[in-house]
Amino acid sequence: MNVMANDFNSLIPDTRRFLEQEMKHLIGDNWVKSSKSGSFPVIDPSSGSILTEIPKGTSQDIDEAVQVANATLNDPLWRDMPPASREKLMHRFADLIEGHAEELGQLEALDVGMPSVVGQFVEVGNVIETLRYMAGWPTKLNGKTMDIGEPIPEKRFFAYTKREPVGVVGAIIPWNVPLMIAMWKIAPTLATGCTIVIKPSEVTPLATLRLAELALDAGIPPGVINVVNGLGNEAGQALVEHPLVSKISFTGSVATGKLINKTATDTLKNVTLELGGKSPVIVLDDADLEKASKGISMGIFGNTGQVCVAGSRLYIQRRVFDEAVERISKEARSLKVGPGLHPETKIGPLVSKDHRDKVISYIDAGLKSGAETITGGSVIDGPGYYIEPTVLSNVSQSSKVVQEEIFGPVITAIPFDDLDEAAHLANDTSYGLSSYIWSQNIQRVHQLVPKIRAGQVYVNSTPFPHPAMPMGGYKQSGIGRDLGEEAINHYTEHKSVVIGIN
Ligand code: TXE
Repeated sequence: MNVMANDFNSLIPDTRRFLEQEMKHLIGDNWVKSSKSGSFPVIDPSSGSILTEIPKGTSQDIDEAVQVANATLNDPLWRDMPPASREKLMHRFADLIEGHAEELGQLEALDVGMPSVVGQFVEVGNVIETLRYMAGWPTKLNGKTMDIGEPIPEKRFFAYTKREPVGVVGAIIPWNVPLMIAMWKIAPTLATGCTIVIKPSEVTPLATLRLAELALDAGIPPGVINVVNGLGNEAGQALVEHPLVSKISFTGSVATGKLINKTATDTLKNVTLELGGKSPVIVLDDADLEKASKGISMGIFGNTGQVCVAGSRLYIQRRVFDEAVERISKEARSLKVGPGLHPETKIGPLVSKDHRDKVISYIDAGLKSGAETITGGSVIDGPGYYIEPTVLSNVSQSSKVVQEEIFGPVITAIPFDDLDEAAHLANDTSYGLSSYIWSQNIQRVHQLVPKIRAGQVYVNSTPFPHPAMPMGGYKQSGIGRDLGEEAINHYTEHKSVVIGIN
């Protein structure tokens, strides 16, 4: 099998214009070069060719951006903007993104490798929904009044709480769905009156830079959203260390999340971490196997498995094990692998050569430990970083391929006999992000749900993030939540005010 590279003739003029310009950092309303020379290439994973160069941000660039973000917090234009005006501004930003959805989808296709229609309708769709959902919050950030009685004899008080922005947010973004995750940090920032400095992934920074341009065009005051490109251990580290940053919102690997958490302790930052998963998919013997196999297939192979909530560990009740494995494998074989810009592509390349090599090394480790390949398992010839959607059976629960996040189109299948065993196997990794149950028996579903230690449980569904639903993990999948009211809580401080009135 051989797969081609992206055809640039299908790019719309807006995408071309963006790619042709010099990439910079956004600090305030200035697009600036780095304080020191140095850049890194952005690679098209369908071919390995260089799309553009990105300036390598330094700790000095981060400092400048944080100083501007901090000053903007106290700029009356932003600080005193009425909540309804903030909402209106957020809707205007969402409208503008909607008008540029195709361009943003193409940028994600070029940069990440995902099918451009997925970028345009699924990812950018979620970006818009998240912004519109969060735009409902500014007018509802209320405190409470409390009757605190007479805590001091004969002295009366009026007591209330108020919600205030947490301050400057440092957002560190991964490469797998960069635009969506950037918006998960930007939207609550705007809703709560915070300001933000974003450090995009050095692997896939393009769409976030375009988003920042659109934010200025929408009228978001300069200095509210700032973007400094760069490497994790340089720009990222400087952002986490900066004393004027009050909160770090990070999505990425467990190892980096732990490091960030340690570093952030020095300045006692509010930290939220979303650190990926190894999410179990439990198929009970009463499941609708046709629907389940389609849903499970999309849940692991969508975005080439580079999804934190990908259902990557399949546990199938023994009576239907062979049939379910065969159906899912058939789905895997039917998926058209190709470059993101090709209209028929369902599965794009992996994001980089290094990442493809890592995914292949996991498959090799699985095979060495006795796994059997039901389908896939090989690199696809071609200029890009393609790999076949892969189903492995005969794997042991303790093997690397079952315990560690592969972040590729690889699913393992293990049989089980009863619900307790299914719950035990599902919980038996260090992760606890998402989980899936396929069953038509509501009683069995309700018996299982409380036993699963994970931040999300989807029943008879593929994963989809909804802006109203908190998103985050148990155990080593992280701390805190993106999205929903929970995110609003993480981006606000509660101030208690007590006024003596006699
Ligand atoms: O992640 P990193 P990588 C998992 C997935 C993947 C693995 C490694 O399994 O294969 O992580 O990916 C920035 N201080 N996930 O190496 O290193 C970095 O620049 C501050 C799951 O890309 O965590 C980038 O912007 N920042 C995941 C971001 O952290 C630092 C999504 C993520 O990079 C830093 C992505 C430092 N010291 C990968 N070091 C998910 N939860 O969805 C790096 N960074």
